[in-house]
Amino acid sequence: MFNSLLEQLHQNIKAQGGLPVALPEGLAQCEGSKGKSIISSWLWKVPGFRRWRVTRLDAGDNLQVLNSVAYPDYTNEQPILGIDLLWFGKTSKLVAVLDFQPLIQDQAYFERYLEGLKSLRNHFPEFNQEEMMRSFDPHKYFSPWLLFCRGGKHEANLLISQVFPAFLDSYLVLKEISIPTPLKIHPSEVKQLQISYDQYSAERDPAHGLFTSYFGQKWSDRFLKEFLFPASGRCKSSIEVDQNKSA
Ligand code: BLA
Repeated sequence: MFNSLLEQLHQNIKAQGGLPVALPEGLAQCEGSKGKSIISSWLWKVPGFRRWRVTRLDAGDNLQVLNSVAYPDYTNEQPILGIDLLWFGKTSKLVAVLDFQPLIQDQAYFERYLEGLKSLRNHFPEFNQEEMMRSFDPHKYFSPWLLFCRGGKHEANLLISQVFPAFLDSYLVLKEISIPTPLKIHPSEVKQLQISYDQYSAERDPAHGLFTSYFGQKWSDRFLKEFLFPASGRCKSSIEVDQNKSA
């Protein structure tokens, strides 16, 4: 379902000078025990970003996932890119969340970085659902204009043909906004806020149960701590690697 979006994402990453980074042993790919699911991940170092990760889960008609998070350099206070797309083929159900995840909840910061997202949300009312978040707090690392959709085939087609490309383009221009204007947030604080994002997300991520059911507890724990949210505090070596890279 999301193959063309994965392709688009990787093409954009490469066009910006992104270089692949090796994943920790055993985490780049894992096959489910019943052989009907496979999860593949990629890690990129892109100029302006200290870490950009991408994951695809292919469990056939049961579930297709595309998930990606881009962490800007600590010297760039712009929001984190957050993408979480799920397609349940058997029931034709889409869950799509796309956001410029703000480091702080501040009006001036929103005005500087979220205008593009706000106009997308006005343009695509299907992705304008007021979601009752069960796992996450909508006021922590989510923007007031996050694109959220629970829908079906029509919304999935709209996502693929229009929403995703427009969203990605709109995020990629943020770097240009951030560079010429004076920063509101000091790099040491950006770093702390990005670390807290990982800690918060590792605690709340509703995907852990899903990973465990497909790939077992041991692999899923490692995947969460070492790849999805390495700064969550339980995998110090990965944080050090990130810090060294951005130094
Ligand atoms: C919801 N995300 C979900 C759900 C699952 C995943 C299973 C619950 C589905 C449902 O509510 O019906 C799946 N999450 C994943 C997977 C990965 C993951 C497979 O991290 C990793 C590969 N989630 C993110 C990011 C954002 C995000 C970056 O990973 C931000 C854009 C948001 N996911 C998000 C939100 C919900 C969700 C807001 C609804 C959860 C809620 O109700 O609080």
